[in-house]
Amino acid sequence: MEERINNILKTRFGRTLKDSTREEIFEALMEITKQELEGRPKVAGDKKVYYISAEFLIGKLLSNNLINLGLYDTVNQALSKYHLTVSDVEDLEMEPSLGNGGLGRLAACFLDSIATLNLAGDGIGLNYHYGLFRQEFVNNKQHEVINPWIRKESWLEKRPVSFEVNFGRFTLHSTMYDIDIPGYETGKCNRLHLFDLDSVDDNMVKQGGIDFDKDDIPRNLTLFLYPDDSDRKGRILRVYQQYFMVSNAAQLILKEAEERRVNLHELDKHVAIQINDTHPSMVIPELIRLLLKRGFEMDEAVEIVTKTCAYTNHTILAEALEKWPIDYLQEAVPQLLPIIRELDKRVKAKVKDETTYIIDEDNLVHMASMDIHYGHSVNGVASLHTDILKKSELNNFYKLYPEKFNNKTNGITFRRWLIAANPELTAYIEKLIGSGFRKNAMELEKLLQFKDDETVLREIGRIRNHNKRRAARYLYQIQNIDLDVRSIFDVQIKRLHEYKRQQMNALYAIYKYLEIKSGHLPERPITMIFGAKAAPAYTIAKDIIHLILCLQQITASDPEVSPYLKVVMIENYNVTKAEMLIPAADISEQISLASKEASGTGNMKFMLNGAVTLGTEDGANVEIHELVGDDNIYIFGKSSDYVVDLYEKASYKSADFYKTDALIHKLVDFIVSDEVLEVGDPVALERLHHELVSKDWFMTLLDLKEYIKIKEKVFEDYEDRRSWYKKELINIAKAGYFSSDRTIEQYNKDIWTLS
Ligand code: GPV
Repeated sequence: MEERINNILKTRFGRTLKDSTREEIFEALMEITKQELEGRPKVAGDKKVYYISAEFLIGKLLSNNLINLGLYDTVNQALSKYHLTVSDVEDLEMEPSLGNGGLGRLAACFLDSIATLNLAGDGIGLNYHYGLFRQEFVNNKQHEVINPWIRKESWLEKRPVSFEVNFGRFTLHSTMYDIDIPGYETGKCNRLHLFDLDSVDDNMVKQGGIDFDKDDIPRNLTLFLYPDDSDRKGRILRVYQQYFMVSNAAQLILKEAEERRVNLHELDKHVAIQINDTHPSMVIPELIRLLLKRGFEMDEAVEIVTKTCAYTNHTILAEALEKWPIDYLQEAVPQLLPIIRELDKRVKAKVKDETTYIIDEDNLVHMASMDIHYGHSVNGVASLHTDILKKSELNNFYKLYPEKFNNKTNGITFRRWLIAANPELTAYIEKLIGSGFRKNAMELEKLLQFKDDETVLREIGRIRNHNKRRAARYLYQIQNIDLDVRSIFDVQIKRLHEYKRQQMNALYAIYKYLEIKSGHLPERPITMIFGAKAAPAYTIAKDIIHLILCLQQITASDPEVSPYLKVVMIENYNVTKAEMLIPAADISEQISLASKEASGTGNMKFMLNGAVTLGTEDGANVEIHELVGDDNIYIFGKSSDYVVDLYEKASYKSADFYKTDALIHKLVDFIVSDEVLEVGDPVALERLHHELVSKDWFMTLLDLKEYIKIKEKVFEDYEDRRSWYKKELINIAKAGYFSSDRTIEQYNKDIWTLS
């Protein structure tokens, strides 16, 4: 390997490992990895799945590709002579900005598992040039700037594949880029296909910001993921993007089927399409349209497409279920309208329940309705979530099609979230139980035999401290943050949303601050770590970030407080930062309002790395709780049934909590106290205060007291180090269920049926 690296360095730069820069070594390693990838055959099979998704949050690829290719240790060995590791070199890789949160990361984990299970399956999405914005903090506020992640050296390979996409007013020609997805030690690859347009102009974005001319579709189409949709133009641009994605997908799928000599009348026997949330829903009418063009009768086209397509739902939040005004579709994708109208007509002829119509009386097209009527499977992403879909959100559909509904509890790839992110823990697990867990995650349960073994528990503690130091070094380097590695790391990293209740955690920070000010010092210093981006137009979410940043400043600059409490907000939270923070965390904050978090996947990553969950009975927390038992998780808050009932009766009044409870009153008012106003923006802080007192749609104040109480208990229990490490070990041992290999096996068995 050393020779191979040197050969490339010599040809490219006239140097060897001894005197090369890290950039040069990075390029050489990329070249070797690409050569290896190219040499691997594609997974072949009689049936193939296409996972269509607006997001693929794949993270940096060098380590993961080397791991899956079986070259990671060899390369590390070659580099070690020069005091380098793969991860040092990987620092130079740009993280692709092709996703937003859990949904996009799930898609990336799924691609890894599909390839690892040797299933023929490709991802299809868009090659956003700037992707999601990069977050910067200025004056304690989030600012959005462009995130140009594509460099000359990248994993993208341009392919000689192009499709014509017709938008009614004009026609565009796509370009396809591929990223190879190797299976873990399978010797084969699948691919992620990302469609793009040569005419897109990166320079049309105004310097420094994220603004651009929303009308000029040929030049702006693939610039951004989720362009600002606060105006009509922005929303129509999203329709253009979605159709561009699915038209390319449908054309590619039919082209590959025809190349494989598939009889299109039996398409469903050879192709499965998974629609990841509603962004790709237009693939249904588009495929029907293309089959009609090939001479199919409407009845048959509809039947085949229905048998081919399956839909995954990722939320019960009504505002997140896409509904497009018919005139948007008329403007952007007129050729789909007759088909969507026909699909709607057939529904209306069949059912009399107007809550399941595709086009409603306001002329809105309900994308999820189209998926459910004209797909053969609807799945939720955790067992509680699927139950809620059946019982309430999609109950009317469930009554129509009980056989279509099924649950697929999310999972994560252990290759990235254990083997790559936590090499020390991985090596130690291997020493204890062998390497079988790499292929069969359930083997982690073998760790249970060590749950009372002093030496093992101590080693788990040592590894945690090592990872804390590593995270501290990294954060110091990138953001000048100084972490106290002897403190408790209490971590909440996820998108900023009121339902996830970062504001409740911030109110805890206020509680602890006031306690310390009044002389009640914690046994051990606490580091509260936050990481979150807020959607650019989501005002209250940005106000919550503002509050956290103000608290960061206040606690840091108060010498009475700073030795005991540190509030840290990580800038531009992303996959790379998650990989650094999760192995260092003691406590995993999963405190969403019960019923609102469909699943969560961060919760699984923390568990796998031994952090103990502090959470509500929501999403996959419920399943984590069942697996680890009451002693190894901290559960609090009102139940999902209770919350659903409050919504139904509209009986939650945050003002009642605020007025009648002195502690709640004091904590909430601190948001607009002199201390905070001195460092913050009164408009934002008063807006947030007012929101909490007069609305609080996601019921922060409902669970606040219980949250404070249980968090105090967590910190107390943490001091019994031996029993804490035992909790950690049990969490790791029980995490096998959350391998995305298990999830994908279930998708395949119940939905895709590839052999
Ligand atoms: I809808 N999710 C997301 O990241 N973006 C979205 O637009 C929608 C859902 C998330 C859910 O919030 C998580 O609970 C879930 O774990 C994840 O999707 C993957 O299923």
